Amino acid sequence: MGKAAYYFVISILARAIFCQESSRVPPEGGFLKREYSLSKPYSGNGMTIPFWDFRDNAMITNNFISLTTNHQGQLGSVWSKIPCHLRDWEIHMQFKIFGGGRTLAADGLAIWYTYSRLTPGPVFGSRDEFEGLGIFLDTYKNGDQPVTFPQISAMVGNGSTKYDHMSDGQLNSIGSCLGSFRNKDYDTTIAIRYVRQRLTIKVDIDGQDTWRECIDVPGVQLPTGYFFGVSAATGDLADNHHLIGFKFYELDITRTAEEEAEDWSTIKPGVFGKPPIDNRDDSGTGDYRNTSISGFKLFLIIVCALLGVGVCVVVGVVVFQKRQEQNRKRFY
Ligand SMILES: [Ca+2]
Repeated sequence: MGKAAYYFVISILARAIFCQESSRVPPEGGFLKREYSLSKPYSGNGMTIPFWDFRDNAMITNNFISLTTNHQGQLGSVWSKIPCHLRDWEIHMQFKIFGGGRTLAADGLAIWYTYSRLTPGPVFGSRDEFEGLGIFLDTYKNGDQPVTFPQISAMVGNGSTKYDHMSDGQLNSIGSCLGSFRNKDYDTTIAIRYVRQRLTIKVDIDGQDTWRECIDVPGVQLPTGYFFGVSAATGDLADNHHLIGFKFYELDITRTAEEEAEDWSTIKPGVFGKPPIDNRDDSGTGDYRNTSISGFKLFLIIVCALLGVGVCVVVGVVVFQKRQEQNRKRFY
């Protein structure tokens, strides 16, 4: 068996054992909605994209949307034209952030689901005091936390809370993790899943084609009727921020008639209930803290462990019996 085939088999086995999904397949029960998606090839004339607007330094090329180039003081954004009235969804966004600086780069990229759209500002190229969800791929550490950036964090704004640059958003963060996603020569992807008010963010940034959990927060209230956007900015330091693809999937979730009747267009954005699971490892290694093993994963791990113990016991008994037999044969 060739080396490639060997790794392929191992990766399939690992995925089966740990129940990992490939980051290249659509989510289960997901239906791609073109009006909220962006995929290459983009318009040849570089002037329009169906269902989306763009502004400032954003540029459309055949294979990607450049939000900023590797120059100081830039900002750019793309925004969906149609408000989203779906309650459960998952987004797979492929991006590329790269530049000359090995570690010194700025500022980063943000993914939005907000009430207002197309308003430039100081939060990764978009407005502050936003109403809705912001997810930040922050490449420059403004604060003095003893960790290695980049950082991925999320915030739900109510229209008056400010994004706190000085602590890299920690003040109002609902969860964060660290992950090295700059200057990669393979695809880097982030998944944002919003189901039954649970927000889960996963990343595939190691070229492994599998998701790694970053943020998992229940009780996140986001009204329907908001807009999706992606923005980026550079400061005194710069970076190229490219958006390669934005795939939006509507998720088919069964609800009771009572749940169906609820009006989600009028609720206020906010987070309620249990505190979020924070996957940021503060040891400074830039790694993940794997605290969020789901119940099903734990079950699989226990089953695997029990199977392993069972196999050891059986092998042990067989070996023991064989030895006993040999001993008996020696005595008679
Ligand atoms: Ca920052």
